This record gives sequence, structure tokens and C-alpha cells, in this order.
Amino acid sequence: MSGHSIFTRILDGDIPSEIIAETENAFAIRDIAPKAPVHLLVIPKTEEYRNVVELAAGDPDLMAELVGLANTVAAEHSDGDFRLVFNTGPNAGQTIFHVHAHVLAGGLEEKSIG
Ligand code: DGP
Repeated sequence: MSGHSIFTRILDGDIPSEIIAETENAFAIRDIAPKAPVHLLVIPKTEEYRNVVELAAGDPDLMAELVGLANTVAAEHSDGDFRLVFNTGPNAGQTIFHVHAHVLAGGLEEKSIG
């Protein structure tokens, strides 16, 4: 049993999941249980940061790289519009403590929370 996160094990090829895009320091996969017509995850290659608060404080450039990759995959897999969700903490639904952004797209217009 590896001590690494599920996402690190996917990146290392130990758990099968297609890497649909990557940058120097981040990668993207499809969510295994999609909650929207397009539901992707963008993930830093490092598992150093447990959540978005730690990432933004610890490496703002990597945070920006992650948002840029979200924009790229949203354009490649939908019409370019997307919702970016970082579940932060177990009471908010976070289950994997290797920071990741959910990129939700495609047919979201009726479900705005703003
Ligand atoms: P969160 O609940 O915010 O920690 O999101 C974790 C997400 O990761 C959840 O939506 C399901 C997804 N997930 C969990 N295990 C796997 C896996 O093995 N492969 C893929 N592609 N996604 C996974």
C-alpha cells in the first residue's frame, strides 16, 4: 500500500486513468463519478498542498498554472465556460487531501449558484 495520494498514483501510472492534458507542474483527468456533462479534475503534480488555501499561500504561480490548465481543458472539452470548485475540508465534501480543482462544464446555465 503506497503512502501516496490516489492522484500521485494515477500520475505515476499505478492506477489507470488517462491524463488528458498536462503542463510542467499540473495534469488533468476525467472525474470517475461525473457530476456534470463535463467533469474534469486539474491537479498539481506535487502532493505537497492539501487544499487550495495551502496552495495559494505556498505557491501562487502553481495556483495560476492550475487555473490556466482548467481554462485549457474546458475549451478543449466544452464551449470554454466552466465552474471551478475546490472542496476544502471533509465537511465540504473533500475526500482526497491532495489539492485538486473540479472543472464543471457543459449545460450548467440552469444551475447557477451565483
Ligand atoms: P473531492 O471530493 O473534492 O476530494 O474530489 C475527489 C474526486 O476524485 C471525486 O469527485 C471522485 C474522484 N476520484 C476518486 N478516485 C478516483 C480515481 O481513481 N480516478 C478518477 N479519475 N477520479 C477519482
